Amino acid sequence: MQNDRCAKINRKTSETDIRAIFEVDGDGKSKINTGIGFFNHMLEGFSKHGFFSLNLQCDGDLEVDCHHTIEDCGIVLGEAIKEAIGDKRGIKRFGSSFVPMDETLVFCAVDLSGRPYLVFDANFTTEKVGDFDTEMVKEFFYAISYSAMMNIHIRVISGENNHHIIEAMFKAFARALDEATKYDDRVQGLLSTKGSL
Ligand SMILES: [Mn+2]
Repeated sequence: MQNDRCAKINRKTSETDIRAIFEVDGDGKSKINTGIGFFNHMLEGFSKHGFFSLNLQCDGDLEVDCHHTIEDCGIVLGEAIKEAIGDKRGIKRFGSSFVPMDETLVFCAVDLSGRPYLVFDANFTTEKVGDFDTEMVKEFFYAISYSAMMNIHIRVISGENNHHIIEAMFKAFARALDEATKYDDRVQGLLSTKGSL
């Protein structure tokens, strides 16, 4: 068993400057500043409902638009997840969750398979929630899937309000990831017939 499942990632490009500290076995507390209010709210919800600890500070080129900031935060969070989870010995590997939010119901399933793949089934009826472009939700989860090398399925079962739909996605992803990263006493080494994840 790995004692300290924590990662610190710094990533600087001409578009964004990101500093993140992520802890799998955290307490749900977060300190987030991306410059995008709604995105902060989503990452705080992710941290809270996955019982992770997340400190994420991003200075991005928001004078262009929110694209680089959201995508690059996804890349960094994915790298942090991958590094913090480490060798994956003794963990459940799969996780899934349904999260309701009033009229909205979202399903998310994840597999820490070592192979990136995103299936994203959602339609938005507004272009923005606050300063957050709704088309960036898919980009964010796509970035996580390839930088964490994990399989993510997100499906909106029902929903009307775009704020509810996106928030339920972040919470469903958090709960699924929390389950997948949990230790199970019955798992000896890696949970794979192939012997590698
Ligand atoms: Mn909200």
